[in-house]
Amino acid sequence: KRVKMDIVESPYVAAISELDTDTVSYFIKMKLSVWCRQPRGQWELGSMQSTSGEEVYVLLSNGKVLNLATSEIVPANPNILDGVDNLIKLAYLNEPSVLHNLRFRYSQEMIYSKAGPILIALNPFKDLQIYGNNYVFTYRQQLVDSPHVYGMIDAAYNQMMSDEVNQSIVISGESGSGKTETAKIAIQYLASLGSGSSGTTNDVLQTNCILETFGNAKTSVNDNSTRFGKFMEIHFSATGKICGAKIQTYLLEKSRVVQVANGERSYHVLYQLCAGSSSSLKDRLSLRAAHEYKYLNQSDCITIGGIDDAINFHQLMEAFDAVRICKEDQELIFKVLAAILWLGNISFKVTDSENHIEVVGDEAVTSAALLMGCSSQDLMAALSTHKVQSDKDTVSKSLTLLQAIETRDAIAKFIYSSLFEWLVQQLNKSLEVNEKHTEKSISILDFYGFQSFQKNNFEQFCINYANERLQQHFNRHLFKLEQEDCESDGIDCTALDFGDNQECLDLFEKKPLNLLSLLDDESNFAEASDLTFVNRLNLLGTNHCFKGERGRAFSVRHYAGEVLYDTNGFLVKNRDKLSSNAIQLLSSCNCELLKLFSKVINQSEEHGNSTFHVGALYSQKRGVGTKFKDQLFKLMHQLESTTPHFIRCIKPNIKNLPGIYDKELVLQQLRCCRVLEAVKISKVGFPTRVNHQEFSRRYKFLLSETDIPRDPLSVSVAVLQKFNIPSEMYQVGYTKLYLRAGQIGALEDKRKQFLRGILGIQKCFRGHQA
Ligand code: AOV
Repeated sequence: KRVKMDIVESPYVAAISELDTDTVSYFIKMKLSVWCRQPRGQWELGSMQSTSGEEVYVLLSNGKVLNLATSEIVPANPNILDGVDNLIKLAYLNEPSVLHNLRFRYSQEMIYSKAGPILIALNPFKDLQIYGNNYVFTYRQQLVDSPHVYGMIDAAYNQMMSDEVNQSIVISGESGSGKTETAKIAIQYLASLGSGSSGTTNDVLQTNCILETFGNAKTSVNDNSTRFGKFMEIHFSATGKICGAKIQTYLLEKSRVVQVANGERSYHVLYQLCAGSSSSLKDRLSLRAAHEYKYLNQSDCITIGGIDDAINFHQLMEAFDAVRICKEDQELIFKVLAAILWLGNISFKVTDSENHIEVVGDEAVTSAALLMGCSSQDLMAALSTHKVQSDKDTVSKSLTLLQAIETRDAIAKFIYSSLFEWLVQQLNKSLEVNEKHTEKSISILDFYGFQSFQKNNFEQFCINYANERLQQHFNRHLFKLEQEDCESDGIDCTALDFGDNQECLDLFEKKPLNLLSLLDDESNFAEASDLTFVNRLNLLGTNHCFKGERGRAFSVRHYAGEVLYDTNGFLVKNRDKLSSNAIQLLSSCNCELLKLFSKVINQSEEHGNSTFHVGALYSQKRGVGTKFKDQLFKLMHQLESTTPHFIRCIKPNIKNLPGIYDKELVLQQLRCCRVLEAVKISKVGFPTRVNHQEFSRRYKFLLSETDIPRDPLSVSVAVLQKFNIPSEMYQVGYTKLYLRAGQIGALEDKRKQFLRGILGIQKCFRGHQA
């Protein structure tokens, strides 16, 4: 469920009361438009009639007159600015104006806009016919400059080629906003540049298809939701052709393998396998239809409208062939998948009043054991007992029903996530740079956006931490960019200052005590619980971003709003432990892949003894959270060595339908990814920036013929002087004119008046002729 973001202040609503009195009276005199805040946060267009003190009378477009406080009124932009392609061009930067502008563009199917250097992409939820070879060509030739993913990628590509600096495209947005599609559009553009050696480009596209099949699933908000973070580095040869790629993945949602909510599905590949495998493959895997497997039929959703799982299975096999995953390996992969499905069907029988169980020895056990390459007895033992180390020796104890189910599910999750990692390794081998290595690359990051639900768990904790890091990267980059822009144009911008989220990051990672280290500490104690973890959080001291809550909860003040975390399950998920019995079982299996997976886990647990010590310390181990932190640091390091480009995807409605623009929803997302602050940073002080050519082209005619200087910069200055724009209202840069809020609107009005005058004369003249 969506929760309203709790953002107290909204720095970009500059009310009319903040404008100087001259400007306000000018607004009244000229009947210029303003936005009036309505009950429930809606904004309505009107014009001010008069002011008295803190109050204003406003005439709305429907004829109603309202009496409002000046703080409820913000200036609207002149019509001439309707639908500008970069929000920076708005004379008045406030929420209603930005929302209006994006809506104006969306209604004309212009889904892309710029917000300073950021590309905003509104999901159209329909095929707009703005992609493909013709479009690639126009952007490649730079025949158009309207905002588009192609334009951004083209700029990144050109920069990479000319400056020899690696580039990155950071795509963010909430689920269903279009990140994955955007990443595909970007890759498609790069692919169209051709590959250095035949095959590589196609390999990159096929790899994407495989990853989607194993890492995407239907959720309640998106039929093809990516359930992992993806960082794809695309390498280029000296001549600028794709010559290889490398993929890194993060935080695959493992729980989906064993737990699927109604209306959602598990990973696509499991359904495709059931629907699309040949009858002989079905025989070899003892495979049934999807609805016969508990892991799949626990949800009421087995198929997706408009999607044919069988056809997609054939595409998957083709993709496997294309990236040279051999038939034997394909068979192994399918075997492991079938084993997971059968594992889910294994059931237990309670044998005593303490809920101890034994495994029901049915077809599920025999099929799973057969596919895994172990004996049914060994499998049953691993699922029903655990070893407890007493003083002298190890004794086997029977598991309770809950423990048995957890063990079974833990094995299934472990196998699936190991398979996914192994597959990524294979894909990387196949994509390895196979030409003379050049250092050039463009990376694309498609990561889960900031999440805030009614209930937030360990997964949200990790995802939001990552977003906090990405946000800092974004802030720092933008700040630097802005400073460079101003400085290179000779403008003083020392007053630039914007929110820093270091304090929140400190909460997660500052030594010696932070959320992640405390979580690991607790995870290393067998007797610790989520409650003891929460109790230890008071050691964090005074960090303003942290707040203890009742029960097992705590909240964190993130850059995008406060999030309440329920620590239920934090320790188990952070430990992510497989019982020693299970590890032993997997290492004894005949199946090569399972053996390999168990080897990997044994290596990572090299500190040895992983039996369940009652009352003792777990072997000192880094938990999932800390490991993710390390991955994240590596990622940030990689990103920092590139020139970043940011794409913010926005979902205009939750129905996933074209043509619907839900202002509230869009606003929430704009706030969440801080788009408006970003524009504001780019506009501090002098919001309107026009280059001299453009400015002089538009306003030159206002000067009398004899006054027109030759160079555009001087024309700019002459126009400003002619209309007595006070010198503190603008700065003249070498290339651009920097104007304070409201000035361009005033000039536009002058221009309109002037044109009206000319039109009047013309009419009059024509009247004479007739
Ligand atoms: P996501 O990546 O942001 O969600 P997707 O890229 O999967 O979102 O987009 C969701 C759906 O929106 C797609 O399946 C398309 O139907 C549609 N869509 C997105 N972008 C476009 C576009 N440019 N043109 C046409 N349709 C589009 V998630 O993966 O859930 O975070 O984990």
